Amino acid sequence: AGAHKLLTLVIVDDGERVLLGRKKRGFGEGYYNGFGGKVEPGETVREAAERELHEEACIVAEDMKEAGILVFAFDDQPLPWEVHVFSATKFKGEPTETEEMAPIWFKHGDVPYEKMWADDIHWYPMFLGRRYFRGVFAFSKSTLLWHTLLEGP
Ligand code: 6U4
Ligand code: NA
Ligand code: NA
Repeated sequence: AGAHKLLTLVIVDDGERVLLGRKKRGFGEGYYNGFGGKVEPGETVREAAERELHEEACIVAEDMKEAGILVFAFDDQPLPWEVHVFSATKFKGEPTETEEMAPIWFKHGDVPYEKMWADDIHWYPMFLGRRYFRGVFAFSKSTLLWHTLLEGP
């Protein structure tokens, strides 16, 4: 633990398309997003990422690896969020709609940034290019006020 909230985000990328979910409830409702959520006590970040991917998309990643780290500061929340982003190219199971998410494939050129969080357009190119990234983003509500983005470990 630390003075931040730990979350995960898994994006399946088969090389031509990414699997995103339209969030049906909770934080970011109506927006497209990877799959993920809060790390629970007693689990590792990777375990949390695997669990959330299974809970939200009904699939099991076979080659999940660390893709980057995002830190978000929100004006209306006491703690910043540290989001560990993972990529996977292979998985078991069939992506299935759940109570939380409706999964859809998007070609790399058709990622719906206008219906995604404002930070995504900045770091997806690095993600899609398989380049490790570290970003810091300051939000007021859903408006991105400021950011910095570094490439490389
Ligand atoms: P519960 O309360 O269990 O339903 P949980 O699933 O743990 O919630 P949730 O869904 O609120 O957490 O997690 C938020 C998800 O949104 C995480 O996968 C991280 C991701 N996320 C948060 N801010 C993001 C942003 N600005 N851009 C982005 N993903 C973001 O692409
Ligand atoms: Na979630
Ligand atoms: Na959760």
